[in-house]
Amino acid sequence: MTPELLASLREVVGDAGLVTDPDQLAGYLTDWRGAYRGTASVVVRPSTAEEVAGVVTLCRDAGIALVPQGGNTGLCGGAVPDSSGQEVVLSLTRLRRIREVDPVNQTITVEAGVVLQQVQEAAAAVDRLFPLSLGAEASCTVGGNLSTNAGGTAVLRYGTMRDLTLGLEVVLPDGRVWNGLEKLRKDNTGYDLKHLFIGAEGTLGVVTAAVLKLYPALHGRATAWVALPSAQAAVDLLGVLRTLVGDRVTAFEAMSRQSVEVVLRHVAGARDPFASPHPWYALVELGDTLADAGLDGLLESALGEAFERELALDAVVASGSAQIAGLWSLREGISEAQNHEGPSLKHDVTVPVSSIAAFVAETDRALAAAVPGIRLVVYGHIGDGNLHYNLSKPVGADDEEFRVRADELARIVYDGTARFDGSISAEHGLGQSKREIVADYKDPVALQLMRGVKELLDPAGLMNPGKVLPS
Ligand code: FAD
Ligand code: 2HG
Ligand code: ZN
Repeated sequence: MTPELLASLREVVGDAGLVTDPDQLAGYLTDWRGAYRGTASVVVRPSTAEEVAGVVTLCRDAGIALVPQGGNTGLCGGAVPDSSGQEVVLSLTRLRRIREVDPVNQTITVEAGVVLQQVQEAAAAVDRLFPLSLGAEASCTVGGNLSTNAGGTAVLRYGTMRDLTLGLEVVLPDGRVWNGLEKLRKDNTGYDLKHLFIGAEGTLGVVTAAVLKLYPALHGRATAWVALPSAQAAVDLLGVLRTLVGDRVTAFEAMSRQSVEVVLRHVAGARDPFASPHPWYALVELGDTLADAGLDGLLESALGEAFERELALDAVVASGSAQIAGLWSLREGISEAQNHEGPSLKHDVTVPVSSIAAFVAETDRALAAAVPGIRLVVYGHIGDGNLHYNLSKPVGADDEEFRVRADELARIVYDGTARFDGSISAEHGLGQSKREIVADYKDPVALQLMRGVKELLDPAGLMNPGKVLPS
């Protein structure tokens, strides 16, 4: 970067908005797991949408590529710059104002750098719920949630970030600001442009603010940990619950035994609720606006039916918030705990819920044949058909010998996903990790249209290059 451009950027964002010290830069140049590393000599940290527009305009004129970054918790390397040292990281974490909370319209208007947990807390303060919930919620940002179309544990009832968004404010690659901050649930005046930017992973523009939907707060909660004989039983249990308690099912997470084992081994204080191991588990949660909705009773009678139909092998209904937190930590701890077992080969996939069991049986078999002793850390939001089909090396195996087989094992998982009409990315995006392989699994016409949109909005290719679109 030239000293002139650096001086111009400083004029726009001030000293507090520029990071050039190598020690301070380091955290912006690698992802949460240390799986992706890049280089950059400058991180720019604007604090308003106008400053973002100023930075984008200066970099466009200089032909410098920008890599938008929020909380840097993404799992596909989308927020990490390349190794050229020429890209500038554009951190949005100083855009942190909650602009408006409107409990009557059930909306909240927030800037891109607001942390997800702060949105949840602002909603709770007016007796409303912002339902998006995920393990990284204490550090991921609204801008990152929008740009990855984040999912998490409440999608089966409330939908993904896309479903929770009414309006956006976006700085376009040419520096113009699109004010699409609508608070409307109905507006049929042509193309719904916000959907282009949701899930675009920063390749079409920089999200600076959003209007998000709120829901009535939930005051009743019942949580159970259920041991299951198979993935099929998990799907069948979900069916029983939906029939008996309908939309009160707010979470339905399923985990293979090997997923739970990594948590028991690596998370301090983690405890198996049952005396003996079982093949699969489900974490089930019901919610209701009424505190006295009798959810424990409803959950117990649904579980009674599950036992009668031999879907459940054992179950514990949590009593009190400490036990609820303990059960959730068994589930939320998997991602971090697996990092202690050597390379974690991640496959965030989705198939129709009705195909989950057959997909798991077929894929488990093929993986075990390819690598005897492979550990199948398979878990996820199966109410949405979304599994994290993550793999760890056999106990005692060499890290590198396992890592070099990553592409071959990914093919096994993705070919299976394709056979069951699924997708190779459910909720984490493509980033840099899946940008090439997506060409083998996505409709070619869809990819042509995506390239056309990119060309229209970002003809110079300066917005997060090397991400999402195949080269
Ligand atoms: P970043 O990682 O900073 O960026 C992600 C992408 O968005 C990048 O491509 C970046 O360029 C782009 N971007 C960021 N901000 C902007 C902006 N303002 N404008 C334009 N582009 C932008 N994800 C789920 O969906 N469900 C889960 O259950 C889930 N659980 C997780 C659990 C753990 C422990 C961890 C570490 C991650 C988990 N994630 C999950 C992944 C991650 O938290 C989400 O992808 C999250 O939405 C990323 O937000 P972020 O602010 O960290 O974005
Ligand atoms: C989860 O559901 C996250 O825990 C992370 O989406 C999954 O680390 C992963 O693969
Ligand atoms: Zn997930």
